[in-house]
Amino acid sequence: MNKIRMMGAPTDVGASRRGASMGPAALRVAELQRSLQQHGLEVIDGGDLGGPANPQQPPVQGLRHLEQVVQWNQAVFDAVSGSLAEGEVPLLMGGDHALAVGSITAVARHCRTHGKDLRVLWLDAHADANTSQSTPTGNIHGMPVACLLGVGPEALIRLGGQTPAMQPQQICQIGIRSVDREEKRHLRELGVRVFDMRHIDEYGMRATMQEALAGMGPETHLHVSFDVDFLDAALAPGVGTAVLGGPTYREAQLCMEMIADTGRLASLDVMELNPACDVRNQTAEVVVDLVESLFGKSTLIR
Ligand code: 5AB
Ligand code: MN
Ligand code: MN
Ligand code: MN
Repeated sequence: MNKIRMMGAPTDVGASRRGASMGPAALRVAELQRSLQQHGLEVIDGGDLGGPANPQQPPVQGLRHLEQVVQWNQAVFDAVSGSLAEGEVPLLMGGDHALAVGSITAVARHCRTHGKDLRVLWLDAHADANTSQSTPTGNIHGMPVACLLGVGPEALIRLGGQTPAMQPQQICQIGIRSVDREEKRHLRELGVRVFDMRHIDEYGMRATMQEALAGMGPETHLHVSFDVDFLDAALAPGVGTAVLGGPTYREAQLCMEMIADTGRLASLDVMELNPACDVRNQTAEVVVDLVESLFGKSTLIR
């Protein structure tokens, strides 16, 4: 595994509930860096990126804080691009999930210029495929998937020059259990592969992940966008938009372990951790534990 570079994006401009801006600090308090280093991984903490404050304004034409979200995404795009150019594995610590636009747009451009085959795994309770028309909230953290597939405000869909940043066949969603009515129609139109909780209930996490990870080869660059609300709300209360009925601790571990086993993980977002909603940083600790598995902890034990 190449050197991992942690970078914090302490903002919640893409959400309406405040607090995801403290996510990077909570992950550091839970010793993310040292926990990964314990497994022999080389990890540096590049500190936090900068960006505008949260003005706490209502949405304008279906979009809250568009200008601030664009500025933060530009900073993330630049930092992730720079890290990939150095041959590192960027580990973005959010921050709200709107920042996955900048992160994944950078990864997609890197893959295009380096002949890599991009695959994105989107671990989330939500599908994040709203548009300014379909959104019930105006919160841009509910829109990154649509933006990455070319539907959204110009400034967000063109961060990397080319739009769409990626094709629907390149992304696969896991753990979904809260989708808005219009959003569902949009997901179907886009053709995104969704393994929702019903699928995990019926076939189990193992079969689900086998399907989701099928067909990867030596040229695959696997990006994982981990929204902490993917996890069951009882296990991970420290999120702004918790939803019951998510993967248990063991299911989440298996999910991470099977990703690690592919050996293709090359970039990661850890998003939406909200210490203001957490209980004694327990969610941050669970997340650190799961990220260790994502980077191969269990393989090292076996
Ligand atoms: B998250 C909702 N669909 O659009 C919306 O946490 C929730 O990044 C979005 O997945 C949740 O506001 C965004 C109701
Ligand atoms: Mn979510
Ligand atoms: Mn999300
Ligand atoms: Mn959320």
